[in-house]
Amino acid sequence: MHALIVIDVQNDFCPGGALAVAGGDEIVAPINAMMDDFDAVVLTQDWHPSGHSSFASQHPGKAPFDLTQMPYGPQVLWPDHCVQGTDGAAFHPDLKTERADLIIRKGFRPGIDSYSAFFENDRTTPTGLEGYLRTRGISQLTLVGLATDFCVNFSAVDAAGLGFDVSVLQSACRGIDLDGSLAAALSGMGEAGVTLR
Ligand code: VGL
Ligand code: ZN
Repeated sequence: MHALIVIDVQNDFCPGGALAVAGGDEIVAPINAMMDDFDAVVLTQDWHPSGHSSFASQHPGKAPFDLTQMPYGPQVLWPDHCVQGTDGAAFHPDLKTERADLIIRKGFRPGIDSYSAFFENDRTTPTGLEGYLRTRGISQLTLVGLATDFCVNFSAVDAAGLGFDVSVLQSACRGIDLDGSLAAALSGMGEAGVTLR
């Protein structure tokens, strides 16, 4: 069984959004078109309470895209984005959300960010997605979405580490590319055993 995992195709990551990824909206039509080729479709939704600790606005003297140290390790500080219930947190209006079997939200704990669809940024707190996929007999995953170098990357590496057969379809992803993060993510995914297509 093969699932399509659509990472964070939300308004705030698309042009005009609070943390816009260049060309983020270009992947919506190709993602919609491939949904019917899979046994299951899962959407992830970045879903932060206002005042989330990953927001630069919560760290006096820090600016968006600065790095800080959290109890669980280094953390990039972001503009306020994907605040629960706001239009920015909603899926891109053209994304075919009715085809989704599961929508998994992440990043909802105030003190910890969650890039990966499988584990929060402490790398140990599970989101529950692994259990969902395994109990449905799904062993093969194709990942698409935003952003290639953050949430797609962390999700793909975690999935490979959990033993799933993981591919990332680069034509249906777009990256942020902070200080070479895109190249680092691509090589890291390759080393983790992710197939880059
Ligand atoms: C993401 C930064 C902050 C992502 C989410 O979806 O890649 N990036 N929150
Ligand atoms: Zn976020």
